[in-house]
Amino acid sequence: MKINTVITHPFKDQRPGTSGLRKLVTVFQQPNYLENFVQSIFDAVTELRGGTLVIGGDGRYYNREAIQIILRMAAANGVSKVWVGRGGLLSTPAASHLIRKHNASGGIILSASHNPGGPHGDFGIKYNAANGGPAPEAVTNAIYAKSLEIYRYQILDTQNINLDQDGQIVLGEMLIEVLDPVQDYVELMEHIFDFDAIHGLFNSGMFNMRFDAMHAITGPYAEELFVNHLGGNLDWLLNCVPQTDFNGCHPDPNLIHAHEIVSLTANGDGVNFAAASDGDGDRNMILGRGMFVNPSDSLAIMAANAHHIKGYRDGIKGVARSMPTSRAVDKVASALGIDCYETPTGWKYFGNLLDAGRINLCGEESFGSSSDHIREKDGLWAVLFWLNLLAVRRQSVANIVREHWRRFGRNFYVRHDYEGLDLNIAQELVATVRSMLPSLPGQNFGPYQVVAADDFAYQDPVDGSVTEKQGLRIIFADEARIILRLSGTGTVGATLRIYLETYASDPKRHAQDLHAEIQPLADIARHITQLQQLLGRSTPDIIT
Ligand code: G16
Repeated sequence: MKINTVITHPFKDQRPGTSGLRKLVTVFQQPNYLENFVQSIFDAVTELRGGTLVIGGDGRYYNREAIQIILRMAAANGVSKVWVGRGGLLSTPAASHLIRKHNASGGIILSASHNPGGPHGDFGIKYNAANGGPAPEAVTNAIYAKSLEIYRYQILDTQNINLDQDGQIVLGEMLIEVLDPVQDYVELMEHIFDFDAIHGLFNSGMFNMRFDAMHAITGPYAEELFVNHLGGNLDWLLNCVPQTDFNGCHPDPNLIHAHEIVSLTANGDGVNFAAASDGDGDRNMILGRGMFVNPSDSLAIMAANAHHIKGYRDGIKGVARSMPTSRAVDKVASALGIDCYETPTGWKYFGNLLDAGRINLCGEESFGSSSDHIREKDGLWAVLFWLNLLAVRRQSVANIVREHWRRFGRNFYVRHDYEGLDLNIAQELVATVRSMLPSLPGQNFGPYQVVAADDFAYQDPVDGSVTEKQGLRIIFADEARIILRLSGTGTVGATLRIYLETYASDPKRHAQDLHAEIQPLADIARHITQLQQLLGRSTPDIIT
């Protein structure tokens, strides 16, 4: 088959964000846009020539077309073998697992995660390294540099490939192996969790759950796990048929977008556990009857209970959280006498710590948690962790959470998002607050005294690399914090995230209203940022 060399010109906007390149579908559909980025990956990651690649996506609009282009370009760029999920589908955690299982050189994952899909929605592409995790910054910077100097790309001149049947296909000199996207992942979960115990819970007559796949990738995974392997009820699965546009919904498992299961657990009508995952299956939200488990608390509770789970029975060596994530897990680490690392936002920063065996569990406030079983966050893994825990402890979710607070104290924690902002104004706001940081320590805001203020920088303890400007931290006495940063995953304008946290060790305070506890800090943040004056906004768009 003939390899075509196509002349092209650089696009200036292909710098990967927090998690790969995310843009509107219409941007990716421009002639050469996807091709330029994919060629930049092959130009930057030279070991892909002669190597093995895993390719798959979350099934959103443009997934099918993009996979065809990428396969033809992989063949033209000398890749020797590709593993691809049937129909071009792979959840992000399943892709990470396959990269590791098949010792692939890397993977190309097509997803814009929790962002909306459809012809007017978002699309995304990211490169994962041989460890199965998002490429480190040195690699994403190299890809970006190649995208700025690109002048040609290479593509095999051939028809579309049938990806809807398992089996082998030869494309030029490249072998494509089309495989079931679900099976390997389910086997991995069976190694970690006690399926018999969860089966027992499901059949106890006392258990009634819902899982909301939000019309996205996890539907078939959830059916195989919860129904076929664990004996659960098909009625427990909501929105489990994947749609290219997520049925017009926003596949983001939070209190706003996963409201269906929020109301099912709020009313105490018999559903005692509910969970949701996002577009590509790496996020999770956990709910019990009358109890939303904040993702930061979820990570802390997992760390404190890991010894109950088969896969972590030998104990955990360390944990990590992203800087804006609440410090609930720090309390657990200190009680267990294990290390706790604070990294910048972005799963890629956990990779070295996991590879070096310094940590076994990690998580983020942005509804992500996972362990050393793969190098991505993993939504269904988190749901199974909670189910396994419920099966062992036979307590309600709410009781497990309250007991945890009694032992470790409660970190009241809320994130306020201001979306669709003018990028320049949002950047100016952050720059203004940054310039105020040196003068803040010692200042009092009502009962709160600032004890430290900085722009978070991280030195990776494994490779020594330094990452700067990762979020503004204003730290108060009594373990309260305000964090400010701009999101790196949006596709239009800017999103300002304000993270608010206070801590109460006294159990008498644990039942206080979360938002009332946080309000004084929200007022201080508004005062310091002058956001009403600068942005013309007084209330956040999303509160999680
Ligand atoms: C990605 C990253 C996460 C990050 C999240 C939010 O998640 O993998 O590490 O916490 O974005 O990032 P930001 O605050 O910059 O928007 P996902 O699920 O979108 O791939």
